[in-house]
Amino acid sequence: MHFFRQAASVALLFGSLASAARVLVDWDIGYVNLDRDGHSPRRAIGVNGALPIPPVFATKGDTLVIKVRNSLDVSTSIHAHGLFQNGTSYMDGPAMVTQCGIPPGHSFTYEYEADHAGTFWLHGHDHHQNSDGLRTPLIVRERREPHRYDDEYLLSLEDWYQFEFADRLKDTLDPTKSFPPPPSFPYALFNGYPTTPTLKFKPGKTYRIRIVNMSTTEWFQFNLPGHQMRVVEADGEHSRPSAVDGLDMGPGERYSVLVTAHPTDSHNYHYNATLYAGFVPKIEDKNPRYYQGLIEYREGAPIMPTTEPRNFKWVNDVELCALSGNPPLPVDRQIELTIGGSLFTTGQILDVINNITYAQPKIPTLHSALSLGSPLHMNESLYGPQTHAIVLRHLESVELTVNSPNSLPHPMHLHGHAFQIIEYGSLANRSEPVRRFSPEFNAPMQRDTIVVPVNSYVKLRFRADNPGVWLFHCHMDIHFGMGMALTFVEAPDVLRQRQQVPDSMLELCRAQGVRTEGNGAGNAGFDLTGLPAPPVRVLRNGPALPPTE
Ligand SMILES: *[C@@H]1O[C@H](CO)[C@@H](O)[C@H](O)[C@H]1NC(C)=O
Ligand SMILES: *[C@@H]1O[C@H](CO)[C@@H](O)[C@H](O)[C@H]1NC(C)=O
Ligand SMILES: *[C@@H]1O[C@H](CO)[C@@H](O)[C@H](O)[C@H]1NC(C)=O
Ligand SMILES: *[C@@H]1O[C@H](CO)[C@@H](O)[C@H](O)[C@H]1NC(C)=O
Ligand SMILES: *[C@@H]1O[C@H](CO)[C@@H](O)[C@H](O)[C@H]1NC(C)=O
Ligand SMILES: *[C@@H]1O[C@H](CO)[C@@H](O)[C@H](O)[C@H]1NC(C)=O
Ligand SMILES: [Cu+2]
Repeated sequence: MHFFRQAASVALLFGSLASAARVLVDWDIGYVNLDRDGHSPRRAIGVNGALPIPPVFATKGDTLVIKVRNSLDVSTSIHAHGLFQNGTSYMDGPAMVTQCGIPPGHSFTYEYEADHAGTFWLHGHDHHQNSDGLRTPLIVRERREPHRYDDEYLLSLEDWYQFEFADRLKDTLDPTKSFPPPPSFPYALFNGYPTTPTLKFKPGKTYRIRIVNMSTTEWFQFNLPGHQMRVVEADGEHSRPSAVDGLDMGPGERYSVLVTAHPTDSHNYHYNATLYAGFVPKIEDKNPRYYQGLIEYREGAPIMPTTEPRNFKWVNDVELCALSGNPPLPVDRQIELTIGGSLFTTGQILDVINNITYAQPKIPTLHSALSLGSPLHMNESLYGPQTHAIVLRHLESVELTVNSPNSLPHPMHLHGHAFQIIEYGSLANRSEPVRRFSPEFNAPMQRDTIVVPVNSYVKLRFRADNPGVWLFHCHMDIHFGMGMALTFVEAPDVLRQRQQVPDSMLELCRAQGVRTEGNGAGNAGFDLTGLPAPPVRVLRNGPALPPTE
């Protein structure tokens, strides 16, 4: 059995008495050769010589101390997906956004507060190393959880490919190859293994099951036929319990559900997990892939036959209601973003946000924000033409409208914040949104990742109350690699007064000959020489290019 169970009851009993602790994590990141899914022996990225990486458990207010040694032959960095890094933007992790990657042979220690409770994950944020194994859940418990339960289980879901990410991206970007490249269908991993773990239930007890979707590309569906699931958390925000039959989760998303066991142990049950890609055709035994696990009340008990409920109800972001009761934010500023693919004169199809395909600048954007000085730090162009910087003013409330005229859903993730989900609907029918936050629910949920459905738009709101440099990007790693990202440079004036990058972090740049001051090209003032000219889109009159990945 490989369900990670920590004695939740002990933590619940003593948690409120204990004071903040330091949670030490020591990771030597290196290559491992192994066959994770039983079908594809390959090179992967693990820590301390192994995969899966043990999950990290902390309590809100603890200090996480993550010591990383890089034994790879390329740079690496670690991001705590879902933590806000309030006051420590430089610890956020994405390479060339908030830091230079940790060079091969070097070590670096991340140190920051577990600033809110919930279900998060730690993953590599340089060279898309999360796709090659560098990812594990990060559970931050409340000192007093608002929902009552007897015990908890953690279930992480991953898609696992036969080929290394770099090879898949190379094929995708090669203009001489067919686009998109022929799909290679991944297998699912559960808590890092190819088999489904058994959930042991005791009659009458209530369990919290935390489900973390650490997938790179593929969606997961999860349900427990014969049991009711009540969603109580999404991406670190508590919700009012909401009864659902199934979870449909995009890459990066997390949920906690409460499940109350039946009063007797007369039967065992099955649970279902399905790995699928809705954007490629169905192929038997490949897409979707169906997995079944056991809910065991008593060893050897007969399996209770179940049928799918009529009117099967999936969890729905917009219908969930935040337990915090916070009303929707006012809107000071509206930002409209259109995401999708575009053909370039290089023959490549790249992904764009408002026609810009993201590429890393010559120095980390945070270093530019801290060194350009006023008023230059307000000039978005100076961060580099492909950094796609959007400068936010301190404390303004932003409404982002994300339009996706695409045949693929995109899980968009914002660093440094959780956004309120206000509305979504079809692009063809904006006057009639499919869902809109309604006073009936009176408190929109906040999440850090949202799946923007096909040919749809979503409206998201957040307040710029966390000075820093925050990436907004698609969490399908291949799309991030194709350029679907932009950078919010939030309150550079306040940032300069409040935050100073530790010297050990600047050292990471110096070791690689990367400058730590200047604009996106690493130069002073307006001089952007040294940055390549952005690639040029092929413009067509008439009908738009067919939507692409
Ligand atoms: C996990 O994320 C992948 C990729 O976005 C998505 O296809 C899948 O449905 C998600 N699974 C769950 C259970 O959320
Ligand atoms: C669970 O999976 C089994 C086998 O794949 C399928 O027959 C059944 O309909 C599924 N049940 C639900 C509720 O999805
Ligand atoms: C993107 O380019 C198209 C022309 O191809 C133009 O119509 C559109 O307004 C541009 N979008 C933005 C946000 O600049
Ligand atoms: C727009 O949505 C409304 C409500 O769902 C529907 O009645 C109407 O037919 C839709 N119009 C179009 C053009 O899709
Ligand atoms: C960051 O901290 C400030 C000051 O405590 C607080 O007002 C703000 O809401 C925090 N923002 C986030 C995103 O945590
Ligand atoms: C912002 O920087 C760009 C790029 O150097 C420059 O062309 C532009 O004039 C600057 N804008 C302002 C208002 O200084
Ligand atoms: Cu995407």
